Amino acid sequence: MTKKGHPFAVLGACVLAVLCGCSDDVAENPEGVKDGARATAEITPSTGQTVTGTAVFTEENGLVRLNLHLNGLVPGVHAVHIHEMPDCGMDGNNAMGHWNPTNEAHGEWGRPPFHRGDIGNVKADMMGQASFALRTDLWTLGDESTTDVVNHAFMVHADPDDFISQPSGNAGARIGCGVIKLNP
Ligand SMILES: [Cu+2]
Ligand SMILES: [Zn+2]
Repeated sequence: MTKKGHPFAVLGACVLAVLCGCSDDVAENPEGVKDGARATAEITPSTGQTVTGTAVFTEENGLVRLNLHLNGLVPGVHAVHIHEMPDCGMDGNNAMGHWNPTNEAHGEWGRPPFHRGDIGNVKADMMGQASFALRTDLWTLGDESTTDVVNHAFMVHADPDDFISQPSGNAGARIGCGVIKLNP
């Protein structure tokens, strides 16, 4: 009887965390909560671009959480994806296409079909800053399986993802990129 409401309470907390954005940094976990694996992508700008930022992935209770913070963007909507190859050379072109371990069409996160790298769009404010958070059971961290986000590239685009155009949502230039590396 006493356990009846528990799963819903957990779900509620997840939804709340996403809605609240990135204010509750994972480093501020309450005492006694064990930190899992952690991976980071340091976003650096392509030639002539100004975007910088961090994408931090943490493992929590079997889920992977992404906390993204970007600066130096043109105000407005920008696509963010995980691309296949862990190489941001040639202004991000070496990262190749979207990370797609399930061999699906490009689309919108959570509405199959979609690539596991199809994170979606973020909106930069008038200061050129954008934050985004996501928590999912579709990714893993550091287990070297097909669902592992580590050793792929985190990509920021000039334009929005339309979630329709193949194979990459017509998201425009690759303006910033960082390889997702497991933290020691
Ligand atoms: Cu992309
Ligand atoms: Zn895609």
